[in-house]
Amino acid sequence: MERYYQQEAECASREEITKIQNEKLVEQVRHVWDNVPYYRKKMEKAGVTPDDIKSIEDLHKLPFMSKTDLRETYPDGLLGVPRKDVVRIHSTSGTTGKRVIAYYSQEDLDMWETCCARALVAAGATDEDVVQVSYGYGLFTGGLGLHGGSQKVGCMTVPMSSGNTERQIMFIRDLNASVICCTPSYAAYLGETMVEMGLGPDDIPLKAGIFGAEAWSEEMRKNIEATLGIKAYDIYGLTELSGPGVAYECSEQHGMHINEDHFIAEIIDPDTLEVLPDGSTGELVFTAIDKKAFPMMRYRTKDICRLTREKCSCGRTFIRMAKPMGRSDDMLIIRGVNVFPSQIETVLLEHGYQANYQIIVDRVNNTDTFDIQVEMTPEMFTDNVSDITKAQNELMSGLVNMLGIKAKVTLVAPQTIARSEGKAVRVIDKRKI
Ligand code: DLL
Repeated sequence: MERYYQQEAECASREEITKIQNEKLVEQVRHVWDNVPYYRKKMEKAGVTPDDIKSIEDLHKLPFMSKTDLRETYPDGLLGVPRKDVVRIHSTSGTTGKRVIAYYSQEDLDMWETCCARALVAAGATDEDVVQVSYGYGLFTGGLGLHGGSQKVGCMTVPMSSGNTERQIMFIRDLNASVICCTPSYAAYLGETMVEMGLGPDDIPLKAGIFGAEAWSEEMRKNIEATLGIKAYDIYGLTELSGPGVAYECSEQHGMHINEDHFIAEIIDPDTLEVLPDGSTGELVFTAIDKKAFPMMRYRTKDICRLTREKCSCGRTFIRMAKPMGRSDDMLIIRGVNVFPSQIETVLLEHGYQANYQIIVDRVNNTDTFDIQVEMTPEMFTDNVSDITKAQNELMSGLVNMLGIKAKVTLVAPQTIARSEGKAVRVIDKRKI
């Protein structure tokens, strides 16, 4: 039986959802116009005033926001409430340029934690559960976001943060943790460590995992589900919009429901900026319609994705987003061909490898080189050269079929590629240096 955290909101009719969105959007545009001079100027430049926005039909009139706006307004040029009303900040894990600082009022935190609570209940959590939160705590939104959601549901919440993998496993067993929240790459690493410790899925009490913060494939899901003996749920979000919980998976596990009473999603063509019809693949754009301290209008996420309005058998009526393929800025253009790390991961897992790989791209004599180092699993490890060559060739032909270009694959010994406790680093692009 499907359970909900807030059935009335999660299963509202389309008419009800549209009514809420219309009302909140009109109010939010007025709030931003009155309180965020930076965005007001953008609206003036686009020739739009709050009077032009009467419903979600008018959303397309509003100017987009992107990382550039965040850089220009650093550190607090987008603040929409008096500083004294801010109760928390978070910040992105971006490696280049200035970090983004996101501000939260108490109401903003409540809304965000409610979204995380919906995700936990959709994954089967109740107040009987013990939830181990193994996302990083601190400036990253993963830890504190799921932590707040878990407390709202009434779960016994274990604020583990990431790292110290053996202790993680000890706590899961000793505290009888039934739900774990962490990045999918860390979940895979936990599974690997369990195997090393001689533990199988039946030796741990976990029943579900809530994994997000990075792109991961269906094959990786199957793998994690088998090693940890759990059902693995996807969760999506970004700091600019609050954090995890913008969208969440239900028991159907066929796309993530977007919390449409708080966020309006659009798909655009990233080149022409035209809004695309449902079902098209393009860049995901979000408008947060009730977040007051750090308002975000038509924010370009760079995530490449698809939306569907098809009815979901779980009863939730919120529109669903497919698993993002990756970010347009993670997309590599190698010899003119678009390559997403997630496509490579799919091929590796289909061939029985784990998602322990690194992509190295360089430019030699004006031609791109494309190398992929892939770890052999302990079971397939061999030093027999002809076996290795055969396995490398098999992988290379699988990759050519998927990508349309040739990569040089090198199989390396188990445990030689660095593991990640947070978001995994898969690509070394030496061309940019
Ligand atoms: O990663 C928030 C989060 C924490 C989401 C924990 C889920 C779980 P940022 O660090 O700001 O926030 O990174 C946001 O991560 O634009 C996507 O590119 C990527 N991302 C997040 N969730 C998913 C997912 C957090 N489920 C960026 N699948 C986003 C694919 C994801 N990519």
